[in-house]
Amino acid sequence: MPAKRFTSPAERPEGFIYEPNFLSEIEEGKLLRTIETLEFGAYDFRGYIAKRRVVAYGGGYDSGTRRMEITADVLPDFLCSIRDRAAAVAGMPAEEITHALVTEYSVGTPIGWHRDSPQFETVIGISLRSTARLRLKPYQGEGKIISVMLEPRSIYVMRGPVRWNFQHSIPAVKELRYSITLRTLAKKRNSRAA
Ligand SMILES: O=C(O)CCC(=O)C(=O)O
Repeated sequence: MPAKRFTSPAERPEGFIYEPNFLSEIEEGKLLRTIETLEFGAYDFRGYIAKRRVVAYGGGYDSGTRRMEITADVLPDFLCSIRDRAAAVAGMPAEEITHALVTEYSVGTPIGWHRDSPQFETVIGISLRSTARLRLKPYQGEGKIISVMLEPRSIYVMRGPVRWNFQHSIPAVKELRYSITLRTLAKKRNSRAA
């Protein structure tokens, strides 16, 4: 079923929060200056090297063990105040956010349909530098595609039904984009695992 260009906020799945202007332009500029100095690496998922490049804190996908390996490293300073404010938007204690992923999407880079690893619970995304179209559709069965415009400096939160019952993707971006994904760990081994 073709996606309407963008879906009205009322049609968004339960558990999805979107707020534009989470960051000011000054904050975005400062973050970008730091992000541009990071050593991005390839995202290797089961031998498939994605076009997007990433830097992970608190663990990442290990192509050797084919698992999301969680580590105890702390989030870097430049992400701490963002994490605290993101937690306030999501209505949760900041300490629960122990994982961060900074992703670089060069022009023409997509992220395919997926649901995040069941080792994680709440998923928060902050968009930097350019707009992207986030698409959501049911994880199982048929259902229409819901499209949300992710503006630079915006934040989205996925928890509850949208987190577990939907998958998401972003079509190839038209301009360089960065995102910061913050995640909490699932409290117990999740039977909703794919
Ligand atoms: O860039 C984004 O906002 C989405 C990132 C994402 O879905 C992921 O890393 O699993």
